[in-house]
Amino acid sequence: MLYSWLSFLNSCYLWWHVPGESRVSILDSTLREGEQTPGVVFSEEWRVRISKALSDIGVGMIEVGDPSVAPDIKSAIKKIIKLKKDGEIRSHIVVHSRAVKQDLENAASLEPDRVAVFYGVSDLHLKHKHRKTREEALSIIAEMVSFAKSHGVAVRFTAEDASRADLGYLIEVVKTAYEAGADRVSIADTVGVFTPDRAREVFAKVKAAVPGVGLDIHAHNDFGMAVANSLAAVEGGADVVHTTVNGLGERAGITPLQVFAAAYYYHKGVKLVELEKLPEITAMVEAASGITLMPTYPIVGENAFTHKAGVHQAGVLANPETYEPIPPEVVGRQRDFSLDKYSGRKAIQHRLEKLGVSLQPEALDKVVEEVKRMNAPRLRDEDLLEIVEKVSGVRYRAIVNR
Ligand code: AKG
Repeated sequence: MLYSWLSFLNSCYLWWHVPGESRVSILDSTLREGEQTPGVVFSEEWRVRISKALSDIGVGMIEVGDPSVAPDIKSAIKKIIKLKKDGEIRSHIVVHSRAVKQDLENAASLEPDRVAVFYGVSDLHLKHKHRKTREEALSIIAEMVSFAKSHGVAVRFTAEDASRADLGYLIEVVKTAYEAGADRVSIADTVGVFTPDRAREVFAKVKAAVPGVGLDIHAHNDFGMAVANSLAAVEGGADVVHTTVNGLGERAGITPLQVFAAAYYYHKGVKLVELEKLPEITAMVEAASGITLMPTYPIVGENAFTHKAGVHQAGVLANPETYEPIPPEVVGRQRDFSLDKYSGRKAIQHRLEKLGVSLQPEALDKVVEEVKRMNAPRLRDEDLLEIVEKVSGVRYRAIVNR
């Protein structure tokens, strides 16, 4: 009875979060692509915690790794799949695999929701990596997809380096994989060379040629365009977007979950995940990976909702929309003002009022003058109160801290 309820709830969840007609969903690959970040390894415990957190915020699919890479990855995948079966994780679990029979058997034996098999399809990959002709590659793809499918799992085929492949050939690849049993194909921009126009065009043409297939976009960020290319791919027909938390991945990483989800909300008005929980998962992956985000990182970086110039601060105090694309609370953040020589009267007065200090106009002018003269980076409340004491002679710090 409990089991039927769990499966009913799981079906409702998947109907909402996993792609179907005109729905877009996130596949997060922090545990697979993300662990391909130089210098990063995740412990089994972190892998499980990250999976649960991704499921909790509503990610549709989690790509948990390739079990043939290392024993700890395989053991963590088993634990994650057990949690899925027990109803503690709701997202679909996807296991990655090379197009090698032994690896595919290993992947399918874990009984994930889906196995993703990849093969390079650009002439560059065919010639230098696989040493195969286009025709030979098509028959390998068909064979590997149907081999994986014969193990009773759903199959995604990944066309690696698809953005540098001949478009006509890419369409043949997608048709071949689809006819062999892959209901989804990932069009990978493996070295991040798509532009938004090209991504939109490629996805639209592939979708028109093979309408039944579900399309994933896997966009690398080599030129900083992964988010833009992912949005454009969705406009062209992709219904699953690959991300990693904090944009981890090979070289410059891939589409960051937090930035894509917030941009999608801004541009399309749809929350693909629980946006207010993004800071929590950011901190979790910073701790697990040992990689701290730079302050200017979009959406979840320390400065993403902090205003500095006097003109900006006054604008935001009048109406936050003047210098904010979305209210910080939507993504679990808070607005802040950085006070220094760039600050104007309004922001300094606002901060003092928040601290319970109300100054006469002349005293306030003197504080502003002193702040501008100091050339100090980012004044703390304590520093500001010290300036106020200096110009007014009143011991504000004692009063405020009481
Ligand atoms: C890449 O091509 O960059 C990959 O990491 C594979 C992508 C995928 O499996 O979708």
